[in-house]
Amino acid sequence: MDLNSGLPPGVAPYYENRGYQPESLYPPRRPAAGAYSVYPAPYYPPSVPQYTPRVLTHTSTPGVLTRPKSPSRTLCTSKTKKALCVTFALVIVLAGGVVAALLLWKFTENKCNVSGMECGSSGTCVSASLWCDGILHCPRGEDENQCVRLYGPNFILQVYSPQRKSWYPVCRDGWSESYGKAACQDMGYGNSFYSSQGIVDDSGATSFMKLNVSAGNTDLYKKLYHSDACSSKTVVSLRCIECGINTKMGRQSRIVGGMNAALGDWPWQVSLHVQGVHVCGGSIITPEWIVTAAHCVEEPLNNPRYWTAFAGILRQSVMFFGKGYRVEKVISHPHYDSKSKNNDIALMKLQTPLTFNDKVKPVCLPNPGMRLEPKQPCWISGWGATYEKGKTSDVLNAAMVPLIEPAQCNSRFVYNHLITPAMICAGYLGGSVDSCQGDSGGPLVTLKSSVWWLIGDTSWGSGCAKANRPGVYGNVTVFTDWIHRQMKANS
Ligand code: 4AZ
Repeated sequence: MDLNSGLPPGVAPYYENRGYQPESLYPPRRPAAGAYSVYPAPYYPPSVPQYTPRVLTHTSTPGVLTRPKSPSRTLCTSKTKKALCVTFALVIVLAGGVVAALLLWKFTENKCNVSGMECGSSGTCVSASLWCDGILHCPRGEDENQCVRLYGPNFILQVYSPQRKSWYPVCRDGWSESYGKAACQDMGYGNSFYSSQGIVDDSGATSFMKLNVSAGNTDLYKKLYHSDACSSKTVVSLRCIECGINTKMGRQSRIVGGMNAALGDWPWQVSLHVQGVHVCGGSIITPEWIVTAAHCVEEPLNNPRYWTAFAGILRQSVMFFGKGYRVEKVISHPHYDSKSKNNDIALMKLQTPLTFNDKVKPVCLPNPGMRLEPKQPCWISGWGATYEKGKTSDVLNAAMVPLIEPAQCNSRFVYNHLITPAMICAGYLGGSVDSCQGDSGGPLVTLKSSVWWLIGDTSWGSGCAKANRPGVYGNVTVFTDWIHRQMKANS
């Protein structure tokens, strides 16, 4: 998430998900301010990243002060000694050259030749023409990962061309739903398929992937070829799941500074319980998968046995009588850092799928190519405290919080470089409305093109609703690829 980068002057800045982005992002550059956490229970994690302070010892005093005098001055004085010194220096240079050559050879040895592509960093090479052909060639299947994606708020289906190293929309000519089902399966949606339709492509694409209808093979990827023509002038818009639709919108919204929610307002919101106690929030993305924060499932809570999810229930007091969903798997982001809260995202797979209805529905994962305004209005929801150091709320609350530009959130007066590209800030620098303890893992959503998108998962902040200390959320847009891969690998 790089705000404003590369924009021509005069063009409004925006958040843009540029698709598959690195997930293990930069570590924070400086130690955090004092840690803050008011969770009384042992389950609750600290809400501000904490760092071990670096202590300078006497060994880190500048070398120039303590370094002994250069030996060369005293040794290389006579002519013979000078000659010896020169020879010695030459030997050192030669040995260095040999070592460098060896290292270079070792480094290039594993690289693939021009037509080949390396499977991750495994050293295995697979010809570019075999990537995205529907058949696994890499030991870990990298050649068939990330071959399809949905782009932008209109869910335009795009296919990756390894030869051209670019994504192309799929022309609707010859399209049938069976291909849509195959693409959804590839993105980890299993047999879930909602709709596919042709829409006018407004991206200005001049090259497409087209289906060779006469090809006998039924495999989607084997039938696709590049073409500059698309006679229907429409491209495929694909929805794997009906997501991001809420039943009705509530009135003004308390989280801190919010208002009670009504049933169906935030149907993707779940309450995650440990031993009958609400610990964290989460968001439904499919009947089986919940997005939450990695800091909610730190050891020992990475064990799925601890967790029960409640969906479609507004009051904690009612959950006691409601049907909870047991958790089968907990998958934390492999690059989650508990000190900095970088990559604070996790997935839970339920033992039994949820049944969707007016009160229980999934939210949409953000597609790459979604443009968000710098102050895009977003909504947070949860059963967290309604004031700093308060207790969990009985009723679900929600509040509107605008996004805050990363540069501003990272400024000296706000979080002073603690915000990584895997985080997103939202709230008001004046304070007053914010997520709080107990909201962690829950959704930060935005409405765009009549669809609700999961932009963030509640992660951390210094206190609640304080001036210059807005809420910080996991930047879901940079994790969508990881989420799809996990859903596919654990289906
Ligand atoms: C928490 O610990 C928490 N004000 C969530 C959000 C914020 C602070 C703490 C942001 O769950």
